[in-house]
Amino acid sequence: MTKPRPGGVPANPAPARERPPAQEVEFLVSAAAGRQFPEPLGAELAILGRSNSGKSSLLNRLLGRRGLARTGAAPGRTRQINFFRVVFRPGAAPFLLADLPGYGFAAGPKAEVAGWRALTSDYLEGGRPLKLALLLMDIRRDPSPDEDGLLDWLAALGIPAWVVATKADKFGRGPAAARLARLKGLFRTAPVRPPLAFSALTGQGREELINGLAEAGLF
Ligand SMILES: Nc1nc2c(ncn2[C@@H]2O[C@H](COP(=O)(O)OP(=O)(O)OP(=O)(O)O)[C@@H](O)[C@H]2O)c(=O)[nH]1
Ligand SMILES: [Mg+2]
Repeated sequence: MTKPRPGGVPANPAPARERPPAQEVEFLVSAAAGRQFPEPLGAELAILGRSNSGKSSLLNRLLGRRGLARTGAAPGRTRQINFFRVVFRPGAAPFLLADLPGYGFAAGPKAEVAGWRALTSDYLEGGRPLKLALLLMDIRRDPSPDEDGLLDWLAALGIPAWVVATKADKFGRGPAAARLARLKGLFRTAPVRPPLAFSALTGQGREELINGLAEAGLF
């Protein structure tokens, strides 16, 4: 029994404004090659973005599982696609979530760029039931040819893309909104959906993100 607060309002154990964590999350596999990819389910979500853009942090915050995906350590070291099976809401159909390796090795060894490309193309061009690809970028950065190239690639494949501007807590909410408005106009091809400001630290943008995933048909 929840103890009523003085005044008769029952205590609510969940944070008032944040939706609960995903119902079920299961790590499936770290795949270094296409033959290790898991069998597709009905729907799939990809998370893309350069190294250090906040992919793992977003995943942990979105799913409400601290420490599910490793964050921060040795940026750029992840060379595999990490697959998770997710049931977001009780009773919803499961979907697959793919955390892709970071890119942005323009100054790095050619073999690494080639490795990233090969694995990413096996994945994106493998006919998987991708409902949405989230393209993460630090809200403080302007889009680079990496982001523009990836958006073009996704568009050519008919995969809906959504830019998520991460680390929004680095600005106040007002300046973050202004930054977002500016960002919108900086892509070579304007994305259909306006970019979303997100913070893994404060949870800003999590509700909109969840709404967007539901609209895209993930659950
Ligand atoms: N302030 C702040 N820091 C963040 C946020 N999201 C991520 N970071 C930090 O940014 C760094 C990189 O975050 P990760 O989530 O590991 O980034 P990633 O894209 O998974 O990096 P790779 O796996 O190396 O490609 C870490 O030090 C995080 O703590 C955020 O919303 N706010
Ligand atoms: Mg990561």
